[in-house]
This record gives sequence, structure tokens and C-alpha cells, in this order.
Amino acid sequence: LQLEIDLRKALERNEFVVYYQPIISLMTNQIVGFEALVRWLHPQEGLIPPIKFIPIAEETGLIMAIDLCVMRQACLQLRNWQKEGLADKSLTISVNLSVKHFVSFNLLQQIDTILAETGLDGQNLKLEITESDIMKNPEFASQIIVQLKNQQIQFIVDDFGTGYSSLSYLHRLPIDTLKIDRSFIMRIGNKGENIGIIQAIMALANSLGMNAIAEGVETLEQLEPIKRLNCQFCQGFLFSRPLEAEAVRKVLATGL
Ligand code: G
Ligand code: G
Ligand code: MN
Ligand code: NA
Repeated sequence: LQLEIDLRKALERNEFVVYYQPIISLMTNQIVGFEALVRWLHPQEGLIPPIKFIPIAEETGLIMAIDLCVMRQACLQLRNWQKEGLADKSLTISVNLSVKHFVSFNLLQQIDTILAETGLDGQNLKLEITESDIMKNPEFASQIIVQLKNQQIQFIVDDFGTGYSSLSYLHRLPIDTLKIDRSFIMRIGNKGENIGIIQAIMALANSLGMNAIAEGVETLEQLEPIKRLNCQFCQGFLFSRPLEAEAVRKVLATGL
């Protein structure tokens, strides 16, 4: 309960900061976008990672305010990088949405408002929702995804491969990208493991006309098979950790 009170205070005091992790095209080796990742800059405790507060935020419903706060900051930030000439028109920002928020009735309106306030185009915003959250109610999820698609907003299925997708739904959803869960990338190179699951996800993505992002790539050994399987995008410590906005400015100006 104390944490809930603290989270409310943190929202009032704007203590949530956004870090940005580059997403790299494996065709061009260029940064094509960033994933926005929230941290809590606590006045006493310092930087607190999301695993420490997202679960309570979800239980208490505060997650919606946090998600919106992150979305607003991220959209504004990208718009400013565009204005400064640092980000070209195709660069995107991906924002995570928790399922409570995803199914809330006023999500579309809230996103509209943020885009209008920040001046960012819908085509520069992507939303990430986990596979398991989508599959909790795929019929409803598809309605929302279709409406967002009408506003040019693209969809990434996060943690793909861990959520028991109903393939009959997946092929009907206008989803842009499957993000291959980090656990599959981590196991590349382990004794007795192979890249079979990643290969299967790539085959699925290709046949559904979706792109794929390999998440959590830390080594060249992990990168090699991902490239060989023609995975389009990559995100991981090998290229960059999540960065503060100021560090992103440097990276956009001079490269990684
Ligand atoms: O940021 P880290 O690098 O520690 O992220 C840990 C987890 O927290 C990830 O599963 C990520 O999806 C989630 N997360 C990070 N930022 C946000 C956010 O703004 N909203 C929601 N709902 N989840 C987030
Ligand atoms: O939203 P999602 O669950 O996809 O959040 C991404 C999480 O993965 C964040 O916690 C981010 O910091 C983390 N991450 C990103 N790249 C790497 C990586 O290369 N290695 C590890 N261990 N974690 C990573
Ligand atoms: Mn994510
Ligand atoms: Na993930």
C-alpha cells in the first residue's frame, strides 16, 4: 500500500523518466527506431527498474497513467528530435501498453490527444503489447488494432513465442511486427539447443507478411543466425543498452 501511495506521488511529481533502446535494421545497420522503457527516478532510492513497480501499478490501475505519461514523453521527445533535424521522418518510437490499458474504453481518444498535443504523426508511433495479453481476448484485441491501424499506428507483438498464439487469430490481425522473445535469443549457442524456434517464428512472420525483431541480442554469436534467417530488426545490448534522452541525441548525431 505504501508503494501505491508512493507511485501516486511519483506521478504528481513527474518522477518517471523514459529510456530509449535503439532498434536496428539488419539490412542497413541503421537505427530505425527506439523502444521507450520507463524508469522511476526516486528522490531517495535513485533509478528504480520497471519490474519493481509495474506489477503494483497494474494491480492498482495506476499503470494507465504511467503508460500515458511514458507515451506523452516519448512522442514529445521524438517530435523534438525531428525538429532538431536529428531524426528523419521514418524513425519510430515504440511504447509498451499493459493489457488493462489496452482494453480500456478511452485508449484511442487518449492516443489521439497525445498525438495532437505533441504534433507527432501516428505513423511514427508503434504500440507493443505482449502476445499473452492479446490472446486473452483476441476478438476484442483485433477490433482495437484495426482502429489504431486506421490512424496509421503500427502494432508490435511483444514477447512473441511465449504466449500460445491462436494462429487463426494471428493471421487476421493487422500486425506489423513480431518481437521474438529474449529467452529464445539467449539460448542460441547453448549446448543441445538449436535455432529451430526462431526459424519457425521467422517462417510464420514471413508467411503472415509481418516483420520480426530479435530482442536481447548480446553477442555476435547470437546475431549470426538471426541475420542468416533474414530477421529484419534487432534490439539488444550488442548494439546498445536503453539510453537516456541526452545520450540518444548524441547517437542520432554521430551514430552508435
Ligand atoms: O526496462 P526493462 O528494461 O527493465 O523493462 C522491463 C519490463 O518492463 C519489460 O517487460 C517492459 O515491457 C516493461 N515496461 C517498460 N516500460 C514500460 C511502460 O512504459 N509501460 C509498461 N506497461 N511496461 C513497461
Ligand atoms: O518490453 P520488453 O519485455 O520487451 O522489455 C525489454 C526488456 O529487455 C527491457 O527490460 C530491456 O532493458 C531488456 N533488454 C533489452 N536488450 C537486452 C539484452 O540484450 N540483454 C538483456 N539481458 N536484456 C535486454
Ligand atoms: Mn517491449
Ligand atoms: Na519482450
